[in-house]
Amino acid sequence: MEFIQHAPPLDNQYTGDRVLRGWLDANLPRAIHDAIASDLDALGAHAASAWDEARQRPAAEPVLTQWDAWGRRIDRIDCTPVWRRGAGLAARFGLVASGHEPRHGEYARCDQFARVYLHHVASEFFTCPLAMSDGAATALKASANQDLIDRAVPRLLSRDARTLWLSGQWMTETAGGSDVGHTATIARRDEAGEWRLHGRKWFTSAVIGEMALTLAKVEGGDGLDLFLVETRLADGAWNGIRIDRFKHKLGTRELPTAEIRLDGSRAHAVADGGAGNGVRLIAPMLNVTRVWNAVCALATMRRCIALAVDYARWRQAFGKPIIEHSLHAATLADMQAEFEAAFHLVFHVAHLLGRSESAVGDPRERALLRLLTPLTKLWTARVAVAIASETCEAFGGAGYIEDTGIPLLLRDAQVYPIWEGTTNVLALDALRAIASNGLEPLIESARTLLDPTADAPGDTSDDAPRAIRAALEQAAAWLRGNQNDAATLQAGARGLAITLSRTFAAALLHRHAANMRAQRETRPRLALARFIAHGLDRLERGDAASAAALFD
Ligand code: MFK
Repeated sequence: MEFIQHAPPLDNQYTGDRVLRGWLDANLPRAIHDAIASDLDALGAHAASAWDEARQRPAAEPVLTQWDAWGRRIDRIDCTPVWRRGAGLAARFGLVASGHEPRHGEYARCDQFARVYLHHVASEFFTCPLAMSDGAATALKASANQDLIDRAVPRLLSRDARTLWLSGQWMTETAGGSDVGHTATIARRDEAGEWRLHGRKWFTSAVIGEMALTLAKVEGGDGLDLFLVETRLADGAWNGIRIDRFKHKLGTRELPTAEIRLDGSRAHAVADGGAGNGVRLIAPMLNVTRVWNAVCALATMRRCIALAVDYARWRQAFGKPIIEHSLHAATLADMQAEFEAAFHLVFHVAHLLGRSESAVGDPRERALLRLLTPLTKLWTARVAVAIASETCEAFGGAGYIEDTGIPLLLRDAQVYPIWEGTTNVLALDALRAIASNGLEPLIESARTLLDPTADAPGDTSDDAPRAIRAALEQAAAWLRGNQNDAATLQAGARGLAITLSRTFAAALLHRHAANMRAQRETRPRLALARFIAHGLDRLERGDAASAAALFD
């Protein structure tokens, strides 16, 4: 009979995830893990069934209808079936709300991001508007604008789909993606004293939201101000918003990313209009969405590895399952090692965020969070692309065929290093954080992780702490050596950021592996050894001037 390869299935993505469960067991109080386990189990089961369902229907994209049959401008958006269910699932599982609710205290963000991690791929990037809604709630809470907090935050954090609001984050314009200082949108007051916005936003992810936070220049003022725009008027009409077109993107095609025009849109200034502190006010939103980006990058890694490993167990070549070929097994193990290290970094950042928001963290921890946020976002984004690419290869020709669902993982992954700040912009942001607080918070914290304790005794046969300390010392020495040379510092910012990310991730994985020894669980230690063997040090040692000279 003719051989037909079966499609790779997924098991429950919570019960089958040793790394997630191991982290939650080690880091969450038992009662909290028990309290959230049934929701995680349901999300893990949903992830598996959504994967099956997606293979059984044609890919869908949102549709923009700009005019009705009689010539009226309507700009109607019809979302995909998965997106139409998005708000219901988000409310039911508290995908935004759980990060802000006080019941789990410092662990609220761990709870929330475990949910997001399990749901992201199945949501078909509905997580994007959820991330921005979370960011908007966080930025508004920090703004102390009580009227806007009272109006928007309960809706953004609603657990009822009928009252849930989604927020956009409209920053990018034709002249400014990374450098938002070039924002040309103008804010001016009308006769009634209300703010009205006029301009063109070039990349508005998820224009379907009920509101957005956006930057504009107050006419005659200096700098940028932050505004809240509700997208619809009381009668349901667009609030001076026209949708010019949807973006035709490489991936995340279920996400209705649009070019829009603001033509007198009513807006509320988040602070005193004209203060020019808009970038500072939106920074909490940027930092929260960057953590979401990292969690979602992690989710893609995990999905890729789950599929590639399953396939390797079944797929036969040269007389045996391909996982029994040592080179293929080593390739998969290399992916797993990078993923495990990234996992520990991302969830540590989630915990730090929760600690800082529940006022448990001290200023040193907040400084560490400020630095780890861009580091974690930039590094995990790149690992996700590498793992998604390797996954296509692990499936051979099938990995290049759209309806297997595998190429989609790579096309979608390519967004992680781009949105919410590219690798280079975030590497420069990390330099900014180091300029404010130094490297000490990270070095001190890594030292504590490497110190043997009663819970996690050292192992004299273990080379990991030595390798991690050496990489940290090299990074610190590089920084000291170049601190007065801005060009070299900036040219090497990416290398420094990736070295610090890898090193801190290794320290976290080391601590976890040491804790797990008591339970005779050796896999984290195997992952750590492999991760360290890939190298921690990515510092740039070339001279900055030669880069420009190449293009003379
Ligand atoms: C599914 C996954 C979820 C992901 C959802 C993604 C949704 C996608 C939607 C988008 O992509 S929206 C567009 C995203 N765009 C960016 O992320 C912009 C990237 N560019 C930067 O981040 C630039 O570094 C930045 C725009 C912030 C630079 O702008 P400026 O005007 O040159 O800012 P400047 O002067 O460096 O900083 C202004 C203030 O903000 C300073 O504070 P002070 O006024 O007190 O001195 C900075 O310290 C502060 N600041 C900047 N970045 C900060 C920050 N503070 C805290 N955290 C930060 N990250």
